[in-house]
Amino acid sequence: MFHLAKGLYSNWNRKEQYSILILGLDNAGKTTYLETLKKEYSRSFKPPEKITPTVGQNVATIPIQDCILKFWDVGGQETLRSLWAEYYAQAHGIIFVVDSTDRTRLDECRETLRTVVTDDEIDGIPVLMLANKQDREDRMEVQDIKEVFNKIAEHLGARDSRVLPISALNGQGVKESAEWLLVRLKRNKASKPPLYK
Ligand SMILES: Nc1nc2c(ncn2[C@@H]2O[C@H](COP(=O)(O)OP(=O)(O)O)[C@@H](O)[C@H]2O)c(=O)[nH]1
Ligand SMILES: [Mg+2]
Repeated sequence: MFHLAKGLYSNWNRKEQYSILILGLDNAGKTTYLETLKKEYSRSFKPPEKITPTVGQNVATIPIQDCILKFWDVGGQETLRSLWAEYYAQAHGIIFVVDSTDRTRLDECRETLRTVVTDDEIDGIPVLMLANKQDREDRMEVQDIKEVFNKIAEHLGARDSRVLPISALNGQGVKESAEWLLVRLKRNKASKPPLYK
C-alpha cells in the first residue's frame, strides 16, 4: 500500500504543472465554471445551488490529461479586481469569463479585459475568453461578443487567444475549453527560452 501511494505521489510530481487565472466580472460564472471543471476531471465539486459570491479565492488543482492545472478564481467584484495583478507573476494562462446575457456591462467587461491584457507581466501568455451562459435564451451570440473583443485585439499581440461559447451550468463546451487551453500552455512553454538564474 505504501509503495502504491509513493508511486502515485511521485507520478503526480512528475507531471507538468500550470497555473491558470480565472478572471471576469462578478456574476460571470467563474466559480460555476471551476466547479464544473472539477466535476468533469475529478470527483469533488460543489453543486450550483451551493455556490455563493466569491469573497476570497477558490483554488483547485485538477489533473487534466498528462498535466496538472492549478486554477485560481479570485473574485470579480470591482473592489477585488485590483488584487488580480498580484497573481500575474505566477500565471501561465488566463481564462476570462463573460456573461453572454449581460448586455449592459459588456463595455465594462471589455475595458476590464483591456486592463488585464495590457499588463506587461502577462505579456505573451494565452488568453481564453469564455462566452458563458450560452444555455440562456436571452444570450448574445458568440459572434457579437467576438466583435466587442476585436476592439482590443491589437493588445493581444502574438499570443494565443480565442473566444469559445460555453455553459458553465450544464457543462457544454467546458472540457473543450480546458483542452484548448492546455494545448496552448504547452506550446507557449515550449516556445520560451529556458530560464537562467
Ligand atoms: N444559466 C446559466 N447560469 C449560470 C451559468 N454560469 C453561472 N450561472 C449563474 O450565474 C450566477 C453567478 O455565478 P458564479 O459562478 O457565482 O459567478 P462568479 O461571480 O463569476 O463566480 C449564479 O446564479 C450561477 O448559477 C451558465 O452557464 N448558465
Ligand atoms: Mg465567484
